[in-house]
Amino acid sequence: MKKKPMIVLASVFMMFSAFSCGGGSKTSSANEQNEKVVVNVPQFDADSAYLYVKNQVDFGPRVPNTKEHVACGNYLAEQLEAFGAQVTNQYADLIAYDGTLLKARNIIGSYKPESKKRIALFAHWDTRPWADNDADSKNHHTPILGANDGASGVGALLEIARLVNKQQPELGIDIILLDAEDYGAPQFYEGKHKEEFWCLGSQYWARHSHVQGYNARFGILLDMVGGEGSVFMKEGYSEDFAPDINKKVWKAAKKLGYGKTFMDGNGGLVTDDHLFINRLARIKTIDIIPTSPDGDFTPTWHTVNDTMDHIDKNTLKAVGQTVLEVIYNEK
Ligand code: AHN
Ligand code: ZN
Repeated sequence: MKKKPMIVLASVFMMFSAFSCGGGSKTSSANEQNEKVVVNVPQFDADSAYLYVKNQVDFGPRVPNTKEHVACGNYLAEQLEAFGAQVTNQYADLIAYDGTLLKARNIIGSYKPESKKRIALFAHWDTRPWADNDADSKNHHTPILGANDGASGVGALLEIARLVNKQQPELGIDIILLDAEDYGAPQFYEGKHKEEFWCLGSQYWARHSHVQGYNARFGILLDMVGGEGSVFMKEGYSEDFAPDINKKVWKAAKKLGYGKTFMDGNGGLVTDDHLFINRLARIKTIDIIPTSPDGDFTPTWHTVNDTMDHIDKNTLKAVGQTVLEVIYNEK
């Protein structure tokens, strides 16, 4: 059995109350303090997270239906298993905007699978087949490396998995690595298409969760959480579906001193995995995703420059430590 993460201060306060000979009101305040607990939140190691990001990028682009995608999927499942999670692979054939059949794989790592009280943490692990937002149109058909767009969220979650395995929080944790998020129609595509062609893996998971009747108290999606100089504001759908979770996360970030990274303000609406998780699975889920005045999230977004050169450990640390603060304080 692992040691519980909490240190109950009851005995310390009982000592104090034994020495104080006050009246009734003092006793009741001591009683209140008896229930206070100090939660020991582990330290997010940004070097470790960075390495998990790099390990994914080293496979090359992780585009569905490629051998690099298969190899990286195997790496992620093995890594979650090595971190003591119960791993479920959810394989699905999904239809892309142009009719392409995508061999997709959602990978779920669960801790305390028997617990009914759960938190779901999401990131997408696939990468976009086209750098269709690149300044140079010659690059528009080149697959991106997705260091930030894909690998960063997954890398942060692998680091969280490593820590959760060493010291379990009160609630059960599900690390849910979603596939086929970034296969939405490219900007150069001239046919008809809908926003529903983004986030295919999350739509599948939300309709067929990995265990029957799955539910979680809330969910947090990490998308592009490793960019240099990134700033996160409260995303619009998150605020519509889960304002209390946004509040909780931004409050935790401020408490930890990350108020310059997690800023107040409206981040705008983003069609991302959390939208379908909210709509279809009805799990209140927020998206931690960067806001940029030009609407491109980061300067490297969907460009050939989405490489390790533009990953900043400080951003990974701010996001990772904030998520840990939230999940370890949940009772
Ligand atoms: C759209 O561009 C419609 N959604 C952004 C979601 C996304 C793409 N996240 C990463 N890549
Ligand atoms: Zn993308």
